[in-house]
Amino acid sequence: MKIAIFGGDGFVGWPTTLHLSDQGHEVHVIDNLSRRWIDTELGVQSLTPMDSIQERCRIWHDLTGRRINFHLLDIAKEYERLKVWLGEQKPDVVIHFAEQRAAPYSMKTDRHKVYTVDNNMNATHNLLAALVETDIDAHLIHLGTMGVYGYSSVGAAIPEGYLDVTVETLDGGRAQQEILYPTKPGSVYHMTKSMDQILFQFYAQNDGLRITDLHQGIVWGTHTEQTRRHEQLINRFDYDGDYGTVLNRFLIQAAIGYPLTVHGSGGQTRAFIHIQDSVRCIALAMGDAPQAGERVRIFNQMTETHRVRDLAAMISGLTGAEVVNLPNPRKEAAENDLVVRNAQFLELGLDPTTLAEGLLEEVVDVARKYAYRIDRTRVPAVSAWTRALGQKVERDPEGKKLRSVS
Ligand code: NAD
Ligand code: USQ
Repeated sequence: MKIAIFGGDGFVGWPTTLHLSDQGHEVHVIDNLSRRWIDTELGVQSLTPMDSIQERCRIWHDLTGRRINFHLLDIAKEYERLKVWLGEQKPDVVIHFAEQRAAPYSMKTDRHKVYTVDNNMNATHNLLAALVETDIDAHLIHLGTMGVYGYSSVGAAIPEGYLDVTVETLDGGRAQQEILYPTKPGSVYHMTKSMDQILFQFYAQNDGLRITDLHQGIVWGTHTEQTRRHEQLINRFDYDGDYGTVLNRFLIQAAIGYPLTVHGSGGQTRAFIHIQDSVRCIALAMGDAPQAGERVRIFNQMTETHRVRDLAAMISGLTGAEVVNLPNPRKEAAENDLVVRNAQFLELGLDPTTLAEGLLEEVVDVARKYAYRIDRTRVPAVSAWTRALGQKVERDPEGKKLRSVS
């Protein structure tokens, strides 16, 4: 199949690109490299040394004889070029990773909020409008987030996208309806993913677009089968206070003797998935495309849930790292339960990599190996959800005064 991977230079996009190329598909990466520019803006770099996308593609070709084609294009800003590209290339599958994906970055300042909404909403809508206009009937697979559901504890499992509800009719009777699960985003970033859902619902219904939305949990780990094959194919690994996600951050903190930064009591429960499983799920979703006219197919792409404080205890147990409870810069529930249905991927054959299996390897093979590249001053999470919360986050866990958030 011919596959277009929008955002294929990113953390989940790159290993997906390699996996699908390895399966024999013709793969095209379309990326504006904004994520690399954001590293420059923030003064940070991936823990792992990343080559340019062109160099990565060259190494893959030398190693396997397979070509990955790279196209520099901003899908949020260059609608006409995007439409022409799709019309000429006519991909069978379009995978959409191309959004600003960090919640703390999206809450940093008003400018970051505006950028995140502009970029994410336009990227998704441009893609949908161009698919209709070019009439190529590609299967669109989007990487969404578990965060669209919110993380509240109502004592029921979160279903895969849809909720059956009973409403009282005007004549006092009862009617059954199926609705998108009520969305409750916790950041501007998560809000854009909630809005994506409505765009998908409309275009599936109005134009018969075939769409799969993957509500993914927090991705952890670095390597996949393909990224291991050559040092220069290595994946990105974010550890800084904006882009680093909790488990990956705890791993590098342990590796450099930095206290594990638990926000608040650490009672927040979140869903997780290993990068290898994330890539496999995308390939599984490709093989299970909806028909034109079907509702958007939604999968919960996660394999286990954990409380933040339990993760910290697990890593502290493995490494001896100290754990600190910091004022939480985010406006979020201090404690929540999270029970999630993920039967669809398990039925399609997903065999999850568990934290218990993969954690030690990550500590040794990645966090300790590249610890020399870490800038300690970029570890604190300084992005606060409100001004009042920002005032509480003044010092880092080592007692140093933090730079102001601007
Ligand atoms: P990433 O930031 O590493 O990758 C996103 C890629 O998209 C980058 O290479 C960036 O340059 C590109 N991009 C952004 N805007 C673009 C535009 N307008 N035009 C072209 N390219 C653009 O993010 P990731 O961690 O790989 O996440 C990929 C997707 O998966 C995101 O949509 C994210 O919301 C979702 N997701 C990620 C996680 C996670 O833990 N990393 C969890 C759940 C969902
Ligand atoms: N947290 C800490 N200490 C830290 C960092 C985070 O306690 O040093 C806490 C946060 O307060 C939060 C939880 O850990 O309660 C998760 O934070 P995170 O940064 O790991 O994840 P999040 O901001 O939710 O975003 C990440 C990805 C995003 C994806 C989302 C999936 O960046 O792209 O959509 O995970 S989910 O969380 O399921 O919505």
